[in-house]
Amino acid sequence: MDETTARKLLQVGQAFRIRDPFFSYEEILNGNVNHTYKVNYVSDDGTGMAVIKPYLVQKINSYAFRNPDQLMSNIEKVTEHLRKKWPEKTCMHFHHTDIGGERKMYMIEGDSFWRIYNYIPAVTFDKCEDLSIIRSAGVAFGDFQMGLSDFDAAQLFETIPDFHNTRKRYETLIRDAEQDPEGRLSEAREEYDFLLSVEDMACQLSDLYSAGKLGLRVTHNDTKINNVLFNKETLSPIVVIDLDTVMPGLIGNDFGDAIRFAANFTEEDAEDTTRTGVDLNVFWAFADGFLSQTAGTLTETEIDTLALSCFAITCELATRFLDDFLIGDKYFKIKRDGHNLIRTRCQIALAKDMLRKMGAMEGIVKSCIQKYR
Ligand code: GN1
Ligand code: MG
Repeated sequence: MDETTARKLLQVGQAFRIRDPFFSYEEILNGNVNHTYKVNYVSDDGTGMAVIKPYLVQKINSYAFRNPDQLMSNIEKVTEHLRKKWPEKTCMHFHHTDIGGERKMYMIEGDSFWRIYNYIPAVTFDKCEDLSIIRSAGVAFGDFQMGLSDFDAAQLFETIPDFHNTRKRYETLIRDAEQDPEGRLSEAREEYDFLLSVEDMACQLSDLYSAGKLGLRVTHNDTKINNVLFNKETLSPIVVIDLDTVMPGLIGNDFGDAIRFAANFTEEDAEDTTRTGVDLNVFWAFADGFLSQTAGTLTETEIDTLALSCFAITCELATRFLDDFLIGDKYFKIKRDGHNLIRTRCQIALAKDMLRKMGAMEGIVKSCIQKYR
């Protein structure tokens, strides 16, 4: 435990009116943008016995999220909507500060901001051999989607403008590659050329949206399966977390991003990409769960582009990783030099395998649609 971090977390806890003695913290390392800590306090169980009471404390990346008021307003509205709809289910619960009588769901400090929410005991999975868990993750994201189907999207701010606008992501990449501020483009020439060669296919969903052929829903937009908390004993889903990017979006983004992450044979930043590719069994299990909840509401164009959406979001993320590499690693946390280029390469290897398997992925989507309609 690092003393400076512990002191900082203690100070943040005090701002959120946690008065118990600080005990310990551990950093939770699976986010690529924000910093997350499980912070343990000593509390009284009501009989005089000491118990450990954990909280989740997050330092939000203000380079990515520029407006904390809007971000937290979205999350508050969305959690409130789901709480009303599913009163029996576990829900995320944020703590408030009380600074000079002003209650806020975040605390600004220098150029970053912090928030605290309830710790929900659970397990999460990055990868999982058990296909019933993958299917459950699909059910959870499908259910989340349906839970917000009657939420008024006009109430939401765009927390990151053009977050899944693949065309805009390409424009940014091309602009930054032309400027090449860190002189890194030569190292990434092959990757850059590949991404440009598939630009039109990768942007098909964005283009269909611009042409009015795909509609917006309220989507999660960051559907890594480790954003589903599971009950440790029963392994059933408890709640979907990480609501920072809940915004109007395309349903294919949620489906595609979940596949991109969960169905890859390797980690998303594998250096050795010889095994990188889509595990069609995982694809099937996730699709089956997701479509069991959503099939009835999908338009024909949404169905026809679900398999393609996996390729689109994978290329989009590759452009984001590559762009961040070119501008000097400003957005994503990196663990080593060249990490963003390694991530780019892995996403490209995955996208190439998706091209090979596109027919099979489309077939699986169709068979699930038939099953659930
Ligand atoms: C970021 O930090 P995390 O893991 O929740 C990113 C996603 C990417 C993902 C790739 C707000 O998510 O869009 O798909 O990394 N989130 C944001 O690992 O940019
Ligand atoms: Mg996230």
